[in-house]
Amino acid sequence: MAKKDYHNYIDGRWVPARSGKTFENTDPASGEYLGTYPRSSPEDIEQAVDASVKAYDSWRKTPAPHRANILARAAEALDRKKDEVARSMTREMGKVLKEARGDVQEGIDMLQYSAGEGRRLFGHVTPSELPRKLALAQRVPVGVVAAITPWNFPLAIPTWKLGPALVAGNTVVFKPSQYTPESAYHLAKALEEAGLPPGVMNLVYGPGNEAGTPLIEHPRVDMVSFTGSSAVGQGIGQRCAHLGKRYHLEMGGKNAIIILEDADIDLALSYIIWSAFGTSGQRCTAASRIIVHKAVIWEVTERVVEATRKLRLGHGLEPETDVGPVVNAEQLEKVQRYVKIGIDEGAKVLCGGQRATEGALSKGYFFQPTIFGDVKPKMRIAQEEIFGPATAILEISSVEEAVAVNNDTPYGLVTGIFTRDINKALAALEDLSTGIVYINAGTIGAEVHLPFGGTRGTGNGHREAGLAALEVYTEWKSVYLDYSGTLQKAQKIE
Ligand code: UN1
Repeated sequence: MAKKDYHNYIDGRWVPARSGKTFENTDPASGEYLGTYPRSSPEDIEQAVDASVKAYDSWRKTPAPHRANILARAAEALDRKKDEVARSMTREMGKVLKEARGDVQEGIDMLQYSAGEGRRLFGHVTPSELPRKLALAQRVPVGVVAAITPWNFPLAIPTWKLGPALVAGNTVVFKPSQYTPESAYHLAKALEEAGLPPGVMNLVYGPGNEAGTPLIEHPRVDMVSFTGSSAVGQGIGQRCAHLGKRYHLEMGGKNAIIILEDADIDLALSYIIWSAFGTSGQRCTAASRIIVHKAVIWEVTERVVEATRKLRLGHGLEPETDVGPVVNAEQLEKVQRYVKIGIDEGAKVLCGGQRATEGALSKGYFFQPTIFGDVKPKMRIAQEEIFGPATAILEISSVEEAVAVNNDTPYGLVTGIFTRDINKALAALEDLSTGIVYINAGTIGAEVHLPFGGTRGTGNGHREAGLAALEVYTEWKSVYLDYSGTLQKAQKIE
């Protein structure tokens, strides 16, 4: 393919990195070249932050319904290009086309939902303890937000951050993963086409340690919102705490599907395949543990292995493909490493377990969908996030044991529980300690108007999406308006 140059978007202009340095975007299924992008360094970050600071005052004073109209137009622009954007996403990160379309749709939904907030952004009006005094609390923006986003949902996750941040009146510097730069380009382009004023959203490309670190540390960046690995997230959290910055982290998961003895097994099986191997298991919501009652474990194991063996690996643009590649060599090695760890710990590989290299697959980062049997709850493969097409089957003998196993990992994002007994399901719901619970559904498919996030090591207590996102991207301003014309003291002071 001929050379295709993309640029940073700073202060409303498309510009190369000051240093002239670049990196290449390639297709993980074929190795094919897709484009050349700026490799930003601190001087580019400086410019982007300057532009955000400069744009902030007039953006925060722009009435929220007007800010919202721009987001609604950006949603329309993406909707018009949905297929093109989805195709470029499949090419750059590998997920199959129908899932890439879902990712773009989630981005459109989030922009529309955020636009709706432009006519709400509710605060509270509350009685004062004194006469002739109005007491209220309103939401105000935080300032300049750094949005650092991963490659697994290259359009949806950026909109989870940009949508609420922008409608609330913040300006943004957006640093997407270096593995999915083209999806970020499409989002920036949609915002530009929608009429977003220069400097309100600036896009800078580059690896985390070169472009991300100076952005996080920049004194004029007021808050950082990060989605990605726990290792990187924890480092960002520590850095921000040290610098006294607000931060929001969305990190790993070790999610389970629980199948009780009275479950609809056919339904549960189709959800296991979808939740474990969708996006090649590279979702923070992927089902990487299947916790099954001993009465049905043989049937579930046999049928899930049979269905997994039938999955067709291939390029995500080919209609017959069920599972695409993983995103890069590092992810491939990580899955390979965990297969070895699992075997060393005494687990059995029931299917998969190896890199797939038949025919054209040898050109990409393909890994056979893998299922581990004989897994014990404390094994590393049942505790640590693998982030690839691999899942572990664990046996339990009661709903109480299932809940205990579910809750005992360093993460707390999602659980799916299958049972036909409503009492059991609701009793378990009370005790499951993850941030999201599905009853008679798998672990993936969260909708944008509900809070998204988890407990324990999954995050730092915040939630994305839904109303909860506003807590992340706004500060509270309490207002007391005294119209008594007299000296009035609160707390009963005479
Ligand atoms: C993620 O895996 O990082 O619920 C996000 C889901 C998607 C979002 C997942 N709507 O799986």
